[in-house]
Amino acid sequence: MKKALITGITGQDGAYLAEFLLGKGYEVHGIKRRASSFNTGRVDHLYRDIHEENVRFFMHYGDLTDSTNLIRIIQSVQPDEIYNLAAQSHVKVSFETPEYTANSDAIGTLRLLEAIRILGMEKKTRFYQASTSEMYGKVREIPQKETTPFYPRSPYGAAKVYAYWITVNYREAYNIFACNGILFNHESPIRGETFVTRKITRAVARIKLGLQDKIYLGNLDSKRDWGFAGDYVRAMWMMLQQDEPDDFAIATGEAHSVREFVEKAFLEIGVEIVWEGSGVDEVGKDAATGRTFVQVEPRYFRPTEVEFLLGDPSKAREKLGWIPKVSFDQLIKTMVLEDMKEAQKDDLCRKEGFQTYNQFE
Ligand code: NDP
Ligand code: GDR
Repeated sequence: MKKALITGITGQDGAYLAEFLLGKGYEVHGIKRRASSFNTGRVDHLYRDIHEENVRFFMHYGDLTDSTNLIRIIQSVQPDEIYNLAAQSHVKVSFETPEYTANSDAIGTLRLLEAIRILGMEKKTRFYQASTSEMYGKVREIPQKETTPFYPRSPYGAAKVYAYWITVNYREAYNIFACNGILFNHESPIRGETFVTRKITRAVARIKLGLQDKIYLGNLDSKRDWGFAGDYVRAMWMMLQQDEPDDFAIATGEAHSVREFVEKAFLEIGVEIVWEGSGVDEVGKDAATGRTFVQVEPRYFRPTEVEFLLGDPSKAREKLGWIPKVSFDQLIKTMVLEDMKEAQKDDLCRKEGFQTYNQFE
């Protein structure tokens, strides 16, 4: 039975990947952070009591900023594959916590690669690095692919460029089977609530049920190549099953603006959004009632923005046989539908007199 170790298992991709690998018969180990409140909601359904038979899912406390702990976990698990998905992954937050972002996202990757080396596991353990289209940053070529030069536009993007290159370097220097998946934005109903897609679909559902009046957003005109997380974790695994390690861009090959995402998400609840004003004074109104549902809020703009990401996944299609299955429209529909269910729970609580909170930004 193959063993996989996933850092960032409590995140969106960690949860999808863990489920995928369990389905392939793997024994799956994940690293979770100690937190003062529960942080395992996305993987709780995979958890089995260790006293049961044939348990294949295990969690270990750890942190990418602590190499002693990473070495110890890798030594005891002896994984065939490590998927490094842990990161301070929010671009805007990285401007507020740049040093921590570099420590976890850049040096954290180095710590894992060094752990493989220190433990003499270069031949045994394959390594996947969660690289990102944010490394392309400022537009230099459209569409972006494996050979497109990087020009990061945030502390997050810069940290990920380091992680990308240290992964390439350890592959070349020590013959570690290490791959970079350069993944474009991918979303799902369990996407973090502060990323723009989930923020929108969640707000749409809550507005529909009267739990929220409007949504405040930043740059409506940035464009992203949005896919479905479930499709993208499959590509991670495919990369580590190749004969030779390599780097792959994973994308749908379609770009849409935040504005378009907003319009389509509101259409799911039968609301047509019309735009008025411009810049920070722009609002999106319900065409039928004139109510303002969307308002531009300057604090959601970034000091430097990535305006346009569009990926070319040809290499992944040709060499891995990877193709995305979920379309942009299907993705929005599913996310709104699932957020309607969440909103209905909150609505029920509200009706029963319990306080509900909406602190997501
Ligand atoms: P999430 O933010 O949902 O998950 C991040 C995970 O990393 C969480 O499990 C989080 O733990 C964990 N984590 C954060 N900091 C540390 C740390 N210092 N030590 C250990 N664990 C830590 O991200 P996604 O699942 O969306 O993304 C997965 C990876 O892929 C990330 O590296 C991200 O940068 C990258 N990526 C994501 C893309 C996307 O569109 N989703 C696109 C391209 C790359 P906790 O739950 O406790 O916060
Ligand atoms: P991104 O995703 O920065 O691309 O990083 P995010 O959803 O945060 O932003 C996408 C675009 O939407 C604009 N935007 C807003 N963004 C947020 N979060 N909140 C808002 O209110 C808002 N209004 C407009 C942003 O300016 C941006 O242009 C994600 C993360 O998952 C990274 O970890 C990953 O590496 C990249 O995708 C690929």
